[in-house]
Order: sequence, then structure tokens, then C-alpha cells
Amino acid sequence: MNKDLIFESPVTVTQPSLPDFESYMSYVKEIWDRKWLTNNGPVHEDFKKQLKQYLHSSNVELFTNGHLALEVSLKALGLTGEVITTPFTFASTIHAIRNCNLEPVFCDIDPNKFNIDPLKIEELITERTSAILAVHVFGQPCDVSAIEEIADKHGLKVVYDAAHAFGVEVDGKGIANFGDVSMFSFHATKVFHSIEGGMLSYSDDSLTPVLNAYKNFGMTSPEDINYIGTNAKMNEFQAAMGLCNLEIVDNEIKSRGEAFKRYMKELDKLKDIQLMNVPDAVKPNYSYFPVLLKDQGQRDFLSDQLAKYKVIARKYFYPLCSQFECYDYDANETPIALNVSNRVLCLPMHANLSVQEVSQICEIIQYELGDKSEGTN
Ligand code: T4K
Repeated sequence: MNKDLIFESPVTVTQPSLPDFESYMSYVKEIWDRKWLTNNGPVHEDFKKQLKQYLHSSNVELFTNGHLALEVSLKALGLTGEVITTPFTFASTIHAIRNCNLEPVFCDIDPNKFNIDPLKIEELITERTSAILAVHVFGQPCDVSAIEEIADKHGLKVVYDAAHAFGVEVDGKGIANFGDVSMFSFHATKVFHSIEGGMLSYSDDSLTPVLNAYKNFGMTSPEDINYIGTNAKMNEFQAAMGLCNLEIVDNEIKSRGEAFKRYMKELDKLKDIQLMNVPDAVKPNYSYFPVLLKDQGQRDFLSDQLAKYKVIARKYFYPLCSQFECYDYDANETPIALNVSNRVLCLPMHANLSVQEVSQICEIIQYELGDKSEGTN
């Protein structure tokens, strides 16, 4: 280990950006004076309006977090039976399916983009399949055209878990505009956040009253409960944070872009490391910086060594969801996902990370892997 490269304080995998304190406080004062704290207050409504404009989306609804937004979307679409999805995602995706009494059917992933492989979806479709739940993992868009074609052919709904993909565009079109519904997470660890929070974007207007009922105990009026709903409403303080952060999100993405470029430049030299490239058609949000190591041993070694330098990388997403103890699935059915999960490591990526810090992290990696040879990335 090279002691000269140890950071003074921990460099975490992510760190939330915060808006100007006074601008948040002016919202807090307004909310305080009004005494309207939640249940579709004026700040919530303003946030919704501004998000619709920012994302060029026809409809958006806000939620207390991304996970409940996802669960509500699956219920509101009236899905039944089986849902084809990816095991290479955060626990939330699969828990949402199971919590809605649906059965996840795991499809293998693309080894370079880490998203569901559309070429492997059709063979998994049965008469019980009602939807495809695909995840834009690390903000990298799924193959949305291929997924749409399959869904149309078989009459399936498409739900995107776009938790990581706020602000991403494909061929100039906002990522919120694909599939029947897209879910975004506004958790503190995301590119764009409202402390905790979530959003659904969708095109079918008729979903609006259903989503609103589901997130408010299934109530359609004070005396009518039409659905077995939940409580998933976003409050005014969350919405205020969201509104403030919407003003800085473009800068957030720009700063992350600088860190991304520096990582790509420095790590491209290392032959053991596979990087995730951004296709030309994609406007990225640089939400994560995943790398694939040669094998699990090397990944675990690097993760442990980085921690000694106070660099806290994370193994998103290891283990695979199909390996969780609370479930009973066979992870060997998706060998590519299993391989990627065993080799992946997400390096620190956030707007407060300077390019000098990125260079230092890369120097540590180079030192620890003992690999100074030219790479092929
Ligand atoms: N679908 C997908 C694909 C998702 O990735 C997620 C969430 C969801 C659905 C569900 O969305 P939400 O219901 O969460 O809106 C984190 C997040 O809690 C979670 O939102 C996220 N995905 C997941 C990938 O990562 P942890 O357990 O890894 O977070 P934690 O607390 O270890 O934080 C990571 C690092 O961030 C810390 O080392 C330090 C830094 N941090 C974190 C927080 C919370 C801060 O600096 N400040 C903070 O306030 O799950």
C-alpha cells in the first residue's frame, strides 16, 4: 500500500448535493406559515409542474420514495401473474414485484450495458406474463425500441425502473417518455433528489386518478375507498428540496461529467478493468461509475484495498437479487448477470468529487492492481 495516497477523510461512493441554504429556508418559512404540510400542498403541485416541463413528460405523479412509486405503478396497471425482469438491480425492483403478489421471471443481461437483454426476453414469455419491468441500470438506457417491439407483439405492459436515470435522453428524447410507466427515485444518493422521494411518468391520462387513489389509501373521495391502497404521498418539505435542486441539477450533471471524463482517461490504460461506455445516441447523467474487474477475487481485493485508502467503493449490485436469502431462485439461470455481479465495483461518483481526487483514486487502483500496461478499453 502507498501511504502517500491515503485520503484525509472518507471518499464515499456518492454524496448528495445541497442547494443554497437560504433558498430552501424561504420555502420552509412559507410552509410553516401556511401550515399545509403534506397531501398535495402548493409546493408539491409546483414541483410537479416544473418536473413535467423539465422532463418533457405528459404526466407525472410524486411519491414519498421511489420504491412505493414502483409498487403503486404495478398495482395501478392491474398486472397479474409473471413479470419479466432483471436480477441485476437494487432489491427494491424485485421486492416491488413480490409485494404486489406477482412472480418475477429473471432474464439475463447485456454484458456491456448491464441491462436486460432484449434478445432473451421472448423465450421467457408465457400465457401468465403481463409485463416487462426493465431497469435503466446506472442510468444507461435499456434498448427501449426492442423492448417496445416485443411488448407490442405480445400485448405486454412495459414498466421502467428509471431510479438512476433522471435527465437521461436517448436520441434527443427524454427517458421519462418510454414504456407505460417510468419510475424515478429522488433519494439523497441520486443525481437529483428531494431527500427521499419518487416519481412516476406516464402517457395514459386515465392512470392519474388511479395512481392518486393508490398513494392515498385507495381513497377516491373522503367516503369512497375503491382500492386497497397505501400511503405514499410526498410531503411539502421534500417537494421544496426538489424544487431547489431542480435549479442546480444541470450543474450537478456537468460536474459529474468532468469526474467521468477523468476516470475514463486514467482507467483506460488498465487492461484488467472494463469500463461502461456511453453510446453516441445517449445524453448521460453520470449517476454511477461502475467498473468490471477480471474476476471476483480481484474485485473483492480492490474494494478492500480502496477502503484502506478511505475510498468507499460499493458492489452495486452484488449479490444478485435472485441470490437473496429471502427468495428461492437459481442465479445460474442468468449466467451473465451472475458474472457481472461478481466482478462489478462502483467507484465514487458525485458532483463534489474533484478531478484531482479522481486522479488520486485512479492512481491507487493502478498501484494496487500493479498494472501499468496498455489496455484495450
Ligand atoms: N430501483 C433501483 C434500481 C434503485 O437503485 C433504488 C434505490 C430503488 C429502485 C428504490 O428507490 P428509493 O425508494 O430509494 O427512492 C442506496 C439508496 O438508499 C437507494 O435509494 C439506492 N437505490 C441504492 C442503490 O443505494 P445504500 O444502502 O447503498 O445507501 P447508503 O446509505 O449506504 O448510502 C451510500 C453512500 O451515500 C454512503 O456511503 C454515503 C452517501 N450518503 C448517503 C446518504 C443517505 C450521504 O453522503 N448522505 C446521505 O444522506 O442504498
